[in-house]
Amino acid sequence: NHKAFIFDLDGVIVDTAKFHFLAWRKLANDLGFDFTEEQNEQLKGVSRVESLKRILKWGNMELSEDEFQRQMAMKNENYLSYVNEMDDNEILPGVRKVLDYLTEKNIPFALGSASKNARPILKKLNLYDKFDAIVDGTDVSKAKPDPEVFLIAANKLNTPPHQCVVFEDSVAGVQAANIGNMTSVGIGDSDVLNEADHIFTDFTEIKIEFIENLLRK
Ligand code: B16
Ligand code: MG
Repeated sequence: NHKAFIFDLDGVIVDTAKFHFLAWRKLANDLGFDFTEEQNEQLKGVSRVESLKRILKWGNMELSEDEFQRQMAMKNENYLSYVNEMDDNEILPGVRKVLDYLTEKNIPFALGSASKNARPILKKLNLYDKFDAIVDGTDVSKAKPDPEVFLIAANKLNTPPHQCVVFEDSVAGVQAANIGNMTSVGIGDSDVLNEADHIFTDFTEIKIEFIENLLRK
């Protein structure tokens, strides 16, 4: 039976994915090209450095190391201008109900995010103190689909990976959970996330019975 839960941040707890898209798209446009929302799917769950590498490839561009760093910093500044406007109204529908249930039942849960901005974002959402552990882009060296971020989280929750459930909106994140031998729950489009063990469009579709079932088996 499952004993602990791990939540991705962007696209699961909060829709910062839309802000990442806007900020990356501005960067591409400023460099003279564009990319599609479909291509953007491949950036979800992927680290900042890796995201920029992919985007530059789409635009057939190469940047010097200095310029690469400068573009990344500008993207983050632009992204944070959106983040700074956020408050707890931005917590995605249905998420709080699940977190409150886990808290009430004393079931441990962690954050497992690729984002280096995860801690300040959780603070803005007033969720920082709710998590038993937080593992983010500042704690890992390998990006999803490497399972490192989730394995560290499982370890911090003192729970073996096969007893952990991971909620993820990205293909890379679902793969990371699967490779890490955890139960994966995809949040989003079932065609995109077809590798997940369970798939829901969003958290409003997740009933407490589903969580109780995972705890039983
Ligand atoms: P940052 P997650 C990921 O967060 C995002 O999905 C991805 O689009 C972003 O590039 C990555 O964090 C790094 O974010 O630039 O804030 O360090 O989905 O793993 O919570
Ligand atoms: Mg995500």
